[in-house]
Amino acid sequence: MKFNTKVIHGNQQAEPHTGSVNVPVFLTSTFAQKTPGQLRAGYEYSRGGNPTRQALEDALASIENGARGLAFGSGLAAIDCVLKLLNPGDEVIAVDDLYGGTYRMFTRLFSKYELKFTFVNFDDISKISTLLNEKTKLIWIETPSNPLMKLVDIEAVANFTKGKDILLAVDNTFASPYLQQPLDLGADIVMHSATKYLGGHSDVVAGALVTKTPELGEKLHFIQFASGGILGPHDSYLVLRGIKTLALRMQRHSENGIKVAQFLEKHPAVGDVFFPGLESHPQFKLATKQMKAFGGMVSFNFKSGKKEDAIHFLERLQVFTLAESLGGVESLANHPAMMTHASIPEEKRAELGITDDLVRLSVGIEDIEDLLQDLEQALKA
Ligand code: P1T
Repeated sequence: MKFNTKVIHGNQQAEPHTGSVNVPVFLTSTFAQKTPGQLRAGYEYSRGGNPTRQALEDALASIENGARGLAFGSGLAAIDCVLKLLNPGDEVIAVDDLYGGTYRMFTRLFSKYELKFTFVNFDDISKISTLLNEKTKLIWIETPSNPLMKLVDIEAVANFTKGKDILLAVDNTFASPYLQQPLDLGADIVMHSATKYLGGHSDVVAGALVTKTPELGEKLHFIQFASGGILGPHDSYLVLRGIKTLALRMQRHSENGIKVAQFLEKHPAVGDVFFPGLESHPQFKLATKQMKAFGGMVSFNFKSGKKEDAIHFLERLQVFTLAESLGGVESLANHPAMMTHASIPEEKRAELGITDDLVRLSVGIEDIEDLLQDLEQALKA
């Protein structure tokens, strides 16, 4: 199956008892047994497995070309599960520009358990190989990254983890599996904040993992079961429903995203525009190789460099909503320094380029004329 078919049919079957084309929402915590240990359909207790969650997990595996999918109560719960594969003393190399909550989990939570995190810029891949040692067990990348839209060459990183006892995990939230399929490029684990493009309607918080091999899937399933960060049946249904229109939505997000980026690039009040589909993006060549299109995430700063200009702009928006999150049908705008990335220390933010005049847009699927007009009127001030 090709992708547009997979989002609707991949690993998805009609419900066997009634023929219902959509999986029912199995609102049950437990499953009746005839005699102890004899399960009717493999389900025992919904933390271990629930048919609605299973339907989503199977669909996730299909659209990421993986062996096993797992659905969690949030994107961070999915990341938490991956980190629990590690043992005290292990080392993680992570991309330096990443979601503030991921950075917070690494530095303030898991560093307590004797895990060492090194944050690096992946522009020069050859530099990364010099950082690897026998304790390195995980490489964590986000591409495009949040919020600066930096890219990492997944295939190049996979080439030097290949054959070594090092897992490569890719947070594919910004791209979605429609634009980029990390497992095909050599990654071991794909992670999503399914709250975003997979769900697609800003009505659910959810996370996902997909593994390349069934063995790794089984290890992560054990942690999911033993730690308990599962996604409930109702939310599983919402994400599954969102996935059915993922391809259509991503096409429109990408069409609108590039138009917004081009508009901003020409605007006299705008400084830098961060969007992988612009020829001015330093990794434009990699973007065209690694991604099918460029999505709807665009960040930019102001020529003035002033925080007040960013704040005034955000306050004046009318079609874009000022809110955290991204990837829904509606356009959102965010101030990373004060919102999504406030948990990154100020000096670190400055070092990375997450300045106080930086704005991040999640371009939705509305009519582009209305979006551009809204940006124009908000920038006029
Ligand atoms: O919010 P949650 O579903 O737990 O997902 C965390 C997460 C992980 N990875 C990336 C790349 C993300 O962007 C996020 C969540 N991000 C936002 C809420 C945001 O506005 O950037």
